[in-house]
Amino acid sequence: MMLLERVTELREKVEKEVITTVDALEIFRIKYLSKKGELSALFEDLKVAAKEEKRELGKTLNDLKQLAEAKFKELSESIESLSTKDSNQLDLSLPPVSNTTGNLHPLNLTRYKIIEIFERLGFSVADGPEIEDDWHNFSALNFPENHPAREMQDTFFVDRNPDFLLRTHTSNVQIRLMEKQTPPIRSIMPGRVYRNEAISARAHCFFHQIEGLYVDKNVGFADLKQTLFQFAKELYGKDIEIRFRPSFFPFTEPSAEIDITCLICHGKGCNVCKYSGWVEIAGSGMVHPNVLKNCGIDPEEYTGFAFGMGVERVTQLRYGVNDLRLYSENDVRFLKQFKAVF
Ligand code: 2NL
Repeated sequence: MMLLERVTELREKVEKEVITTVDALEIFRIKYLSKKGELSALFEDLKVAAKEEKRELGKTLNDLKQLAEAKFKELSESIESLSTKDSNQLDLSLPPVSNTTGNLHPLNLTRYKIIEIFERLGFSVADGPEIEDDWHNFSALNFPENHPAREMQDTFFVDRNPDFLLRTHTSNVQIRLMEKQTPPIRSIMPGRVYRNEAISARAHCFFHQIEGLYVDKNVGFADLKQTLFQFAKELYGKDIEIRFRPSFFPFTEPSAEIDITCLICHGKGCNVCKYSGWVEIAGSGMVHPNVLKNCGIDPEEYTGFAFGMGVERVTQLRYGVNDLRLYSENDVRFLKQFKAVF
């Protein structure tokens, strides 16, 4: 190959080299610029070239040498600046960047707290379907045929088969448990329930409930009262007072609503307790004999109590959350306030 061709070829090679590391740069230097490199070899050959070609060849070869040296200089500067920039960024004296960890949703904080208390009182946790049939949500619970809760606008019904609906309470789990198991039964049922309502600060199309059920021989109203009193003291503090108000549910007889001292004003009267000094925390009652019968349990042999409470309501009383929409908007400014709460 002619010397000129070899010079042109080497020039193309040098121009094409891509170098990003210190090691590659050193290889570049050895390969082209060192004494044993390709440029030196060409200069050696130039010595024996024909006289009339020497001038022209020498010029091209010198140009190439300058190009290779310029490239080497440029590359070593850019690689050096990269590595010094990196080492400048790594300032070991700076305080560490802390890891941000998430936290439980306030409704889950409340749910776990309630479960923990009832577990110590001997209750297990039971679960069941959110899409339920009419029997387990209404009929077995002694709801009369024409009860307003059975209306289309009160919950969501499955179009193809309106016998199926989104449960309006977690009582369906109690029914399923009583159908399957002979007493003693002592369980709580946390879960999501549904209502066909427009979303507002005071109502939502879904919310969360925890119901409880205790069925055995000789379970009486005194058991209901003491269990819920112990629970309320554990959850809201030892200093609260508790009172039972007569009420009505189709599935319990007698029925009672449970109030405790208002935690906002400590009984003095405020707008949270509507100046009564009391706030409602749960509904309860002795399981209606018809409900026991519907589940194949003999009401002459067994009795039981049941209760239900809204998790959003309990969370409102614990943390002062006064707008239900906050629970499902997923706004981190709201959610991260519960970080230190556990
Ligand atoms: C409330 C009231 C309550 C029940 C739920 C119940 C379940 C069965 C039998 C009898 Cl299977 N009772 N559950 C009883 C009384 C009240 O909930 O205010 N919930 C938010």
